[in-house]
This record gives sequence, structure tokens and C-alpha cells, in this order.
Amino acid sequence: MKTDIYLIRLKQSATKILSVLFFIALLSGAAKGMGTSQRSPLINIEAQEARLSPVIIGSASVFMDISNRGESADNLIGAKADLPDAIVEIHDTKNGKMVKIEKVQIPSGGAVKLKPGSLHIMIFHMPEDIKEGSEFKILLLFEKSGEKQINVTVKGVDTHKHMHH
Ligand SMILES: [Cu+2]
Repeated sequence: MKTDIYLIRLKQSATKILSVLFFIALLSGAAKGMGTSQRSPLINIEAQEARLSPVIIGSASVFMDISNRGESADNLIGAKADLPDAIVEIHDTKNGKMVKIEKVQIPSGGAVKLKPGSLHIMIFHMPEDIKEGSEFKILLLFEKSGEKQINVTVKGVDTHKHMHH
């Protein structure tokens, strides 16, 4: 009689352990599933501003912070402005000279600062009436995230000294 009760108790606790194990397995499976479905970049852009070039009339550098809270890296591969005839390029600065580049990598869980003397978006041939306080739109093209539109305000002249091509 005593052994019977002992066996029943053993059975009950074994069932409990099994159900706990099953629950853990379910949870880890769900977590893995979530991991695969969310392996994409999550791009956010802030602190954008344009600075007029002190050297080339009608051109400006655009600076901004691009962050990526997603689980995979992305690349900025192009940019356009809603300004007639404007030419927009991605630039870096090497040995004090601006150079056109094809892409900027935004690492997963990281951020890239476009700033004076470094990476920036370059706009040439802007309309003559663009001045301090003017606003326009820039469309940034990312390899994985697609197009992101931002509003940019001209915040005066870029006082950073650098040589132009
Ligand atoms: Cu430039």
C-alpha cells in the first residue's frame, strides 16, 4: 500500500517535470522563430540639417544621424532631393578632400554620423532661392530598407574647412 502511493507520487512529479520541459521547449522554439522573422534592419534617421557650401555657390552638405536597431546591417546606396536639377551624391572626406562613394554601411545595432569633415550627402545645382531657413525633402535609398524620406532645413553655411574636388 505504501509503495503504491510512493509510485503514484513519483508518476505525478515526473509528469510535472515533463510538462515544464515541454513548456521550455515551446518557449525556446518560439524565440528561435521570432529571431528568424526579425532578422532585418530597422533604420532611423534624426538630427538632419543642410549647410550651404562657403566655396561652391548652390551646393550644400547634408548631415544626419542614421541608426539601425535591427538584427542585420543595411547600406545607404543613394539619395535624391525634391529640388529641380539638383545632383545628389554620397560623399566621404579623405585627406581633407571630398570623394564620391557608392555606399555607407549602417551596422546592425549601430549608428553612423554624417558630419562635417566626414561622411555627408552632397547636393549640387540647387535652385538660387535656397537659403538659410529653406526646407526641402531628401529621399534616401537603402539596400534592404528601401526608401526613407526626410525633411531637411538649411541651417546656414558650413564653416568646416575642406577642399573641394
Ligand atoms: Cu561633398
